[in-house]
Amino acid sequence: MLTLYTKTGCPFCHKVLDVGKELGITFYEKNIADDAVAAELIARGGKRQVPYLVDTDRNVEMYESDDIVEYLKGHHA
Ligand SMILES: N[C@@H](CCC(=O)N[C@@H](CS)C(=O)NCC(=O)O)C(=O)O
Repeated sequence: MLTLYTKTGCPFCHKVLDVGKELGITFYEKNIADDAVAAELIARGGKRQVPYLVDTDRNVEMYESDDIVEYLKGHHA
């Protein structure tokens, strides 16, 4: 499963979501507008920054939209 932490209006998140759409990927999206989700993100990754991808099947987690896009194209295209 691919979980993507996002925030409404975040252009970096939209970049990842657009690539996901192109690749036919469905994300389980979690919005950090919810304080509990923001706290969960910080606990996982160490900082409050979106987008943040969690690929539970491969045990991979990462920040940075460019890295996420590259990862998705390499592993989920
Ligand atoms: N270089 C990062 C930039 C990400 C970034 O600046 N995200 C902003 C939202 S657009 C963020 O997480 N801000 C913290 C916050 O909104 O709490 C990337 O490309 O993913």
